Amino acid sequence: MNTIVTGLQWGDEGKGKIVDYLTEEADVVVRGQGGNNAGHTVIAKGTKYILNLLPSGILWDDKLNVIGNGVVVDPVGLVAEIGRIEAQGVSITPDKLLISDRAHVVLPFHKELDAARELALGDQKIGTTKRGIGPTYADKINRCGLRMADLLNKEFTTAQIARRLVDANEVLAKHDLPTFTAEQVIAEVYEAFERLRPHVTNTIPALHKAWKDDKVLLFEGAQGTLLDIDFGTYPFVTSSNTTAGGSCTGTGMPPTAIDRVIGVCKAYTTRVGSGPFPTGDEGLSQYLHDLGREFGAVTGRPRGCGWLDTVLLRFACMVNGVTDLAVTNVDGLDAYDTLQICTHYDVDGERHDLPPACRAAWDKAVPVYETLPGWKTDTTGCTEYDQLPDNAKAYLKRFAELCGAPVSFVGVGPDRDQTLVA
Ligand code: 2SA
Ligand code: GDP
Ligand code: MG
Repeated sequence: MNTIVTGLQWGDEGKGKIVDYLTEEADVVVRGQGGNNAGHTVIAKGTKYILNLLPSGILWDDKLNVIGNGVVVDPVGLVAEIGRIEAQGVSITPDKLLISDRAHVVLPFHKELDAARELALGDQKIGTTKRGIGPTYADKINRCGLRMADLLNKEFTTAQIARRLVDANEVLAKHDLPTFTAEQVIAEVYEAFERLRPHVTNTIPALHKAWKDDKVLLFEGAQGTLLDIDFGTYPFVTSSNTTAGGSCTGTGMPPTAIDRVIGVCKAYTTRVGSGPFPTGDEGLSQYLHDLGREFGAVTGRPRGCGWLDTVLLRFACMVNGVTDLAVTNVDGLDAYDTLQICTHYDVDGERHDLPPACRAAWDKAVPVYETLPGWKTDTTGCTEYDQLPDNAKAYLKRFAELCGAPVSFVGVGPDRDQTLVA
């Protein structure tokens, strides 16, 4: 059974935890999009790991992990991450981690270009993670990017970088940001690339062989559906296809290889970065932040929090072809008397059951809520679905009805073991 795990909201749904939980039964864990903007938190046996580019299966000894062609790889960032995770006692060897030779490379000037673009946008800024993700994907689409395979040829890479820096330095100088020479970029990137070189390969035949050998493949999405470049709250999105299709184009695995799509969502909604958030609620944000929860795993930024929005989830279940929902952070609502679920939006008196495409409509979207009773019980000790309080089960039942997909997994805490099968 090959499974895509995809985020159904604005990222940070708990994909890392669900992927880690499912990895026990998997042989290969694959990332197909995004870069080290992702922050996937896994808590296993009391130890907390934050993974950015490394697939969450890296924490298991006997699993193959693949960074696919659709990912953008920052060699310097990846080497630092490998060092950090190795320091936590995890070994990262070339037989455990493969990096696609077709993956595009995030170069130091892409990160500065990301900052320059945010400065230029002023109060319209996207609120990026400043990891150079947008500029790297832009170079890919503009057909002037470099891929991991190109780095094997240093002379070619040096010439390409020198050519790209002509424009890039002009933009950076305009914003008083540091400019670069090709030599500087080469020195910085190759020091890291030497560590990564043994991992770089054509990952596509390795994945196809695993598929043909009936190994179990798990595709780990990054960010979420509403951050997808096509389906998200454009332009307040990331620069890749974060939805299930991105796991195919980003790995070279065809849709026929996929048996199941697990959509991960929180029992409420969070968003970090700019853009519309109709169900955002200051009271709920304050409550969760006071508990020390909902801070960005990469940047530490506080995430805005709000009520469950089934307009987003209904659409996300459609475009991802979700077969199963994994609802995390149910315990986050344990203390509430009553809970709100947004069933649709009202935009100028018109009912919207699906998210609008137009920016102006988002700005006017008023969430329409249904109110459900809370359960006022600590769920973190539940070890079976049946142990959940009746009102929590009723909330999840309504959740599934409004989204159009069954709830198969429930998270009642951040630890690997706090996952219930419904
Ligand atoms: P970018 O950096 O170009 O991808 O930013 C564009 C938008 O995508 C959002 N984005 C994210 N949203 C949630 N979580 C992400 N990862 C980190 C985490 C975020 C953090 O796991 O907590 O630490 O701040 C992530 N990555 C990108 C981003 O906020 C912009 O809205
Ligand atoms: P990802 O980007 O989707 O992998 O999610 P993040 O790791 O960025 O953010 C999810 C946060 O929720 C992390 O702090 C997780 O440890 C935490 N988490 C995941 N599932 C649960 C859950 O069921 N309950 C609680 N309390 N925390 C959870
Ligand atoms: Mg995250």
